[in-house]
Amino acid sequence: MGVDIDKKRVVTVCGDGGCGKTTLVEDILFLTKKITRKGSTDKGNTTMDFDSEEIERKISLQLAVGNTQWKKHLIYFIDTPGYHNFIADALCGIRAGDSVLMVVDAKDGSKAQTERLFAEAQREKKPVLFYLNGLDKEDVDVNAAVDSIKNDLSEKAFLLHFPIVENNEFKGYVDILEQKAYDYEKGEIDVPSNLSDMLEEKYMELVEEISTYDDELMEKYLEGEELDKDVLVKTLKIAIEEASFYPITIGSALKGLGSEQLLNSIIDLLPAPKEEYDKDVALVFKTYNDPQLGKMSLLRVCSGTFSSDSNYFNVNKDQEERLGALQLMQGKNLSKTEEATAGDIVAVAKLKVTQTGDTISTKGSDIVCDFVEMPLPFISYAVYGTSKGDEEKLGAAISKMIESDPSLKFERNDETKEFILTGMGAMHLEVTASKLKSKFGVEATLKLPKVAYKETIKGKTRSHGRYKKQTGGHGQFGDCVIEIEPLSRGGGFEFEDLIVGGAIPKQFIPSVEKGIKAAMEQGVVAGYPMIDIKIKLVDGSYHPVDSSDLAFQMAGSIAFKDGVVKCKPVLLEPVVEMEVYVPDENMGDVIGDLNSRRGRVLGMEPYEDKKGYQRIRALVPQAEILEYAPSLRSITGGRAFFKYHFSTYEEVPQQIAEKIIEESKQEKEG
Ligand SMILES: Nc1nc2c(ncn2[C@@H]2O[C@H](COP(=O)(O)OP(=O)(O)OP(=O)(O)O)[C@@H](O)[C@H]2O)c(=O)[nH]1
Ligand SMILES: [Mg+2]
Repeated sequence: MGVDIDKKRVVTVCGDGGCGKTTLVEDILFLTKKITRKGSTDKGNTTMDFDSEEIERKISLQLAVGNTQWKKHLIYFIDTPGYHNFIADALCGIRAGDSVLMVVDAKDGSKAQTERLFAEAQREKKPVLFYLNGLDKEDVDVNAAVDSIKNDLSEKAFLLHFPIVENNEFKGYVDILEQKAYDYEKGEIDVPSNLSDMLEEKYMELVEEISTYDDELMEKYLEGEELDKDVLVKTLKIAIEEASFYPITIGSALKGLGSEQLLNSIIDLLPAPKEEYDKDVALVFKTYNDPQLGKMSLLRVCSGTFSSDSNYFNVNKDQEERLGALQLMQGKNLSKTEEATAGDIVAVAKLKVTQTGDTISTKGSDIVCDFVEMPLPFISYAVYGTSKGDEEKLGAAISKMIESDPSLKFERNDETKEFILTGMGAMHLEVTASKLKSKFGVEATLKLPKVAYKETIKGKTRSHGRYKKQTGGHGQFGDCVIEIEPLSRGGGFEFEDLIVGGAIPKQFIPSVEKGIKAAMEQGVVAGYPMIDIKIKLVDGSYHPVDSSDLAFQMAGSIAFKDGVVKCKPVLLEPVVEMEVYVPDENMGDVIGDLNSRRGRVLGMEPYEDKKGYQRIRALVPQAEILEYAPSLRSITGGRAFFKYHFSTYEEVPQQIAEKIIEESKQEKEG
């Protein structure tokens, strides 16, 4: 695109839900004359929130890319969703960008989601520039916001500008390094006298910090010499690139104040892309796939040059992939470009084998770019088509949606025979269902998934089953004696043949077993499959003509059904082992909540990966955690997270079993 690599910037805009990211990108596109009218997310006419569901909900649901020029630089913005339900695209965006612009609502300060995103940026070793937004709001306390960033995220975060507020109105800013004041309308002004002490203090603090990154600067600083702003900025830039220093700027995206200074900070302080490899390499970090856009893959070029209408190679899939027209994206608007080089982001339509996360290169290349590990999904619902036709279209539509949203999972549960949709939160799945309807015309209902209850026995018995039909022509005769006894948990099913002397002919022994297994599938307590049972086949008799496979299946089934009711049958429920990661101060509440869910805490210990967090391990019945995610969020303000895996089956307590039995009765009758 004719821009030198060192004059490019790829900036991922992140931050908590509703902090003003999309508004900020819109303001920048307007300021730099990429668009002629500044839209707003409230009116649903911004460049970045172009999807119909985003317009309706007034929030970003997926990442979107824009680009602009500023002082001969080409800047790409990746606007990402803030709400935790849609974090997948924020993670993909962080991976694809060279730095993170972390927007923080100055009124709120850092929040749980800011913490999460900042941790991701650190993990990816991306420099972070903070932008305190909403300075136009009444009674904003910038120092409090900065303190929250320092306390929650990093002590190495420092203001570069602080606001000039007159009569509760945000008028301008003081540039701390320059030690100069500016009015957004009038330009440079004298530093207001009431702010000069503050400037002095913040200047010292900032310069002292910057000096720690450069010996020469430190010496000059200690000797009290005047320090050149350019030298300070140069040093600062290195510290920022190493992600050991985090600058903070300020503004109001809504009022269009501060965007110019932000753009200057982006080109002065954030790093340019680097040629990462000696081959043509691009990372596919996003796929749109809906009827509106068709399939559209977004490529971040990591190195080399990509040309339109040329053959390339998908390294992950080990297959050729032809790229058609390369296009620049401004939200949903496309414009063709012949070439893309390192640092560019281009969209390509209708790729055949390529999915999000794949690396595109030239044939023979074995470079695979790392991609984001998707966050742990939180919540599952069963999906039902509203009508028969919908049921059939459901699978196809959902797999298209998964292409554009890798945090979504869809699978059939063999036990409950339900189709299960798993995602990041209830809202994520509701939006998915809504998109199914608005984009794919498939109406789906979400329900809490069924729990795969089982049944077993606690006692043993001996039982006789005889199937005899000897009227009319060819008769039926099967006869067996079995012993039924419980196995320990996880024992499954055992069948022991103890027939001696041919009481039942060899070929009919599997028939007895088959009949018993079929009977076990429909348990006797509430109709759930039975497990952990041992059968001994001890005796039987046969008829030389009338005995058959079917007759012995029947005999086995009768023997089992008659006997099992005498073996103290009980209901079992799946129990999961959970790991819940909780801030220290929420420990008590979270454990209390787990107890109220019939959970048993196995242990707790400090969590080594996250300061101030504990890891709780607990066994909890699955039925009690179907809606755990939202409840844990509300207890911990969104700071905790959890994972779980199936552990074992355990007997359901009597009172609860009665309810389940009643429900299963009603379902059968209904
Ligand atoms: N007063 C004020 N309101 C703002 C400012 N920036 C954004 N808003 C408002 O905040 C709301 C959310 O703005 P968005 O730009 O959609 O926020 P976002 O960060 O993109 O939200 P998500 O993408 O959904 O996380 C809208 O009503 C904006 O008008 C600001 O600087 N000042
Ligand atoms: Mg947004």
